[in-house]
Amino acid sequence: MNTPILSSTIKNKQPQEIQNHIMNADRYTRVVIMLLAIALSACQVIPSSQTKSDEVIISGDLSIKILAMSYSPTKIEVVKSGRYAVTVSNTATIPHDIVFSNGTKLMLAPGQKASTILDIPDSGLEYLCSLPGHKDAGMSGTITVNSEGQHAKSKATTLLANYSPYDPKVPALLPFETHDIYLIAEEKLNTVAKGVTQQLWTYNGNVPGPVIHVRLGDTVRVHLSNPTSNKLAHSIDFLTSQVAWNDEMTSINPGEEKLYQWRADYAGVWMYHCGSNPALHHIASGMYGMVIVEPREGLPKVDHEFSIVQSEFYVGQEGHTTNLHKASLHSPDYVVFNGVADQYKDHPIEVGTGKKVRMYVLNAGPNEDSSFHIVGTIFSRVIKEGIELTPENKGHYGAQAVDLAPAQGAIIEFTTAEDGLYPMVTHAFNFVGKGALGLIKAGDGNPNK
Ligand SMILES: [Cu+2]
Repeated sequence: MNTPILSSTIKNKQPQEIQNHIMNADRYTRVVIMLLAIALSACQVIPSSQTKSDEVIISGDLSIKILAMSYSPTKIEVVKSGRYAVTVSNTATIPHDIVFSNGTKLMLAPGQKASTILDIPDSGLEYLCSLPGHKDAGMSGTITVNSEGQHAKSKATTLLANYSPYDPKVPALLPFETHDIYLIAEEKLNTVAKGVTQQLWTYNGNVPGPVIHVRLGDTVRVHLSNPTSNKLAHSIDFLTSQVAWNDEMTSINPGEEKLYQWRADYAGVWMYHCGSNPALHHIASGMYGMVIVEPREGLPKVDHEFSIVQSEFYVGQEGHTTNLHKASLHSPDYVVFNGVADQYKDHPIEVGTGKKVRMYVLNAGPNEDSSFHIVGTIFSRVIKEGIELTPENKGHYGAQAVDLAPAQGAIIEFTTAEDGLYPMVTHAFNFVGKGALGLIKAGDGNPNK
């Protein structure tokens, strides 16, 4: 489980000792991630005897997390130079080190946490991983001293703590048979995990983009625009459409727009995504969404309907674009449901006990397979990629997990047997600790009453 930087460091008992914070000086938001002082009494790294006898003044505590192939955060800002306690934890599955530019070095095995005392001069420090190739893959960061940074701290921590969860409720079927949908390619800073932001590429500002819910045979007219404020060309590819790639799916530059018209020829759960070069980077940066095409006669009514898109993030420097090189290497920093790591662990999806739940599930990838599973439930109905498993279910078969390669989708149905919590995961469990964990909360969540 990733330790949320924000919540773990905000427990400050002595406000006057808060001397440091971390800041991303992006001009767009000046988002600040802080590393606030944990109360000295709670700090394990400095024996109190040393503090007294040597008259050492600790200006604050810093913590740095090692992800698969990056540090989080990558920009630390403290409000004054001085002596700091630094804790580094390696959440990756391989060894890494951290070497500060004053020569201080910590070597960390997978899962290991280590601490040291660091003297930060007015000129600041840099840090990097000295293992071959790791710095080039993104493992570096800076500590700077900025006495003016204190002011921005509270604003930014509020912004990051209050990211809005993506509403998993499926929007209603669009009325009529022809739909005009307006999508804007927006390059913007979004939260990808608690305390971690990236400059993402989105449709309409959210990851995933909006769910488009239509019926078989409907005509969909998508008006895609690329605002002049963007830096890149973008495009869109609807996997539910049958059109020539070099017609509707071509890229448009900032300031341009285009119309992409398609007819919903087949029912199911479908992906749309940006295919601009390199498509791997545009998908890994958030440009994807779900189309639901219901059969003409509709699906039977159920009590709850949710849409869940699984995808991966390969993070670059805090507040900057995602890391294409890492995306080519099969080791995501985060695997997420609906765009933010662990968001439904922190904000469970609520259902009624014994009620019928239908989920539309899409694996947007870009790289990893999903084995979608909800602990404590059995899928009584699965329609995956045009195939309904046991359509009339004469043998009373059930399914425990649905395998979805990138760009595959499924409709699943289940009920919750009793009040309680039902974790939603990919049963590829190396990803559960990277954010692919949500909770379905049935009733009041308490089975023992
Ligand atoms: Cu794009």
